[in-house]
Amino acid sequence: MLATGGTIAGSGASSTTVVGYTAATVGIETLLNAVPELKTVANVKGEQVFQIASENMNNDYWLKLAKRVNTLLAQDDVDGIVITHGTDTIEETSYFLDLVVKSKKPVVVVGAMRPSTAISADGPINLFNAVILAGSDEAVGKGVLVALNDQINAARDVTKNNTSTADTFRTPELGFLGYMQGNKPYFYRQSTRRHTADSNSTSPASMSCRKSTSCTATPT
Ligand code: DAS
Repeated sequence: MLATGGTIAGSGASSTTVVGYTAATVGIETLLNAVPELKTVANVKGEQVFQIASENMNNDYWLKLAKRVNTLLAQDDVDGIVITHGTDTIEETSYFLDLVVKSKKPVVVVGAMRPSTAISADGPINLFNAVILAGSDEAVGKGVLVALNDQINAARDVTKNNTSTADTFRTPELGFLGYMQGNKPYFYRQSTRRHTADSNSTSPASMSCRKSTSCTATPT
């Protein structure tokens, strides 16, 4: 699990604070410890790649994340990756990864709409589902997935529709790829567009950023 910040790692003044909280304050170990059930479904190792509110995402962070994902997925002892991420730019990060991750292994990007300190925080169940999905045979070769609120969306198509409701990630026109139900993924469709291992995009290993706002890629 690669942690990058966002509301899922956010905290508020009280349990009833669901807006006006601070994103990206809670570290990966705390996120993992909040969901002890993860140990029953996978052998999860956590890593804090960076800690930001995702409106501050930039090319440097994207490259750092993409390179780490590709390095880890090349290892035999890694079956899949879960990335915790802020929801504001979850669709941009996911689509970038869909183009540059060179593996068929599952990559699931997950976030939350309520901070970790809120009543009925959605982070823990989203995290639990994301880990199951990332370890599932069904998710292999499906491209980068965005999973929140029991719904599985394709990185290529997903968009955030509402600023605050839990039911915000949608794929207009094409629909969800599937659902998480009873601790299992159920896929109803899949993208036929080129992605991940079949993408013809430049490998992130040969990209570098000179400044946070400008990024140059050396074609391979
Ligand atoms: N500001 C948001 C972000 O980090 C909070 C969130 O929804 O995660 O994208």
